[in-house]
Amino acid sequence: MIKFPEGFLWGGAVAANQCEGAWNIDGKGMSVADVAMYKPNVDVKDYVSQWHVSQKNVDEAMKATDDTYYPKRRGIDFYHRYKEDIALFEEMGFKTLRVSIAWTRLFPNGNETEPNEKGIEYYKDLFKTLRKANIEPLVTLSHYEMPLYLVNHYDGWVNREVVDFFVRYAKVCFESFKDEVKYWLTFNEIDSVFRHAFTTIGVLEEKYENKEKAEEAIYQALHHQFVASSIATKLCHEIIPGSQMGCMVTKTLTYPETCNPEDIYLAQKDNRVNSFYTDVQVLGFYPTFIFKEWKRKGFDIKMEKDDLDIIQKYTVDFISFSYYMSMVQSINAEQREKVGGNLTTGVKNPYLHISEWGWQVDPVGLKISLIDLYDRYHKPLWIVENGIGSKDVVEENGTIQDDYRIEYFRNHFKQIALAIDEGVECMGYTSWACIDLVSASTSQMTKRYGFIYVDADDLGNGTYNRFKKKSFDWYKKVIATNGECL
Ligand code: BGP
Repeated sequence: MIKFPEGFLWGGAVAANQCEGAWNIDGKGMSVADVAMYKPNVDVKDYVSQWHVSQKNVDEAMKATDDTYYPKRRGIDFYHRYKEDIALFEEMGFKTLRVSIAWTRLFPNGNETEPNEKGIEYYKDLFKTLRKANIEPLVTLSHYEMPLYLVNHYDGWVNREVVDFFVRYAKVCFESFKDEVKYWLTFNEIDSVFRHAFTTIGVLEEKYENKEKAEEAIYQALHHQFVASSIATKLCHEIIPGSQMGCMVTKTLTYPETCNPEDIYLAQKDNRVNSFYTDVQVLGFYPTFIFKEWKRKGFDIKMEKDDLDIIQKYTVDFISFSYYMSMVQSINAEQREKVGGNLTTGVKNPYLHISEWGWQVDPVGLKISLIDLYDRYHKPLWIVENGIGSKDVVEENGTIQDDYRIEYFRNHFKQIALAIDEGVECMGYTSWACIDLVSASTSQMTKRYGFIYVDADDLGNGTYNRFKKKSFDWYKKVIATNGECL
């Protein structure tokens, strides 16, 4: 029989920039998400390019008052409908909900000294509503967003001053929400700085004279995020006794294509890079290979005297991660069929099914990832994103028969249970996303993840009304039986 530990935190996840909408309401400033443009009719293989934003895109977006082509400005109007949505999550029996705070609701430009009270009021009520519904909030301080002002006037996280701005913002969050929020995360998928530098660290790569200079700037920005994350962890513990801070990474498990040692080495290299981000935040130090790489490339990453001490002293309490797919490395990659869609690309794995967006679905890989992470760090784990994006169809009778989603979750849940059975300490699971919202990488509505359907299309047409999909009742039963019905 499938067994999950008592008190296992079942729930779902969303992010402010993809669900709230209300981008210019109640004093909110513009964020990097508000300039992410939806491009109609883009082929799957080109989605990756939608992550890239140029200064021209930014300038145009700042002038645009119409939100038709900027879906993250609309989200799913969670800003106004959160009570209705939380009631649905409560009905499903959620024990936890992962949300993020939009930095720009509290500090519209990022560099103000005093926060916008309206922003604080909004989140205070959101967290109180969750508490009333017996749902434990898990809050990300920065989920793919930062004030656009800091990009335009400070070059984003490359600038050291941004560390202070973020720390001020984090402190206000801890002080304001200390009675409601115990579990926190600093940066969503901190490893994605190299996949989409604009969204995560506000770096416009075109500003740098060549690829190497851009890479150096990204490492500099990343270092600043590591320091900011450690200072935030320290403050969180000081301000909220009993609180827990987690790091958040994309778990990108890579397999070798064959037992050829060269394939194995290539896969090891990828996995090692993936571990770098957790090593810094969990173990508290930079792995030697990163310093070697900086030296080899002639990078001069500026650090202040206490930076490495701070990183070493204030490490996280738990490790959270997103898990969507696994990858394959091969020395013969050139001759192999590629997959990967909009997240990352690699060699096709003939043993796995591929989602509509080209992601290789691998439930066993989740078990392997849990075991890997637990054996390496011996810290509690929390799966904070996992799910399948698909073009759900509303039947004539109004139902949404998303059996493929049920299948996807069932297979993944069984693997989590197996990992737990092998001794892995797993605190909880929040599916991505528990309600349809705007896709991060494609800025589409049609890439749907939720147990709840939202009636809105890519260009914002629709009633925005919510409908339960077939998976809604299924997940409700999984939670009610703590996984035993699987
Ligand atoms: C993760 C992000 C989420 C989310 C998810 C699915 O990388 O943390 O914000 O959106 O991926 O990706 P997408 O929306 O591009 O399908």
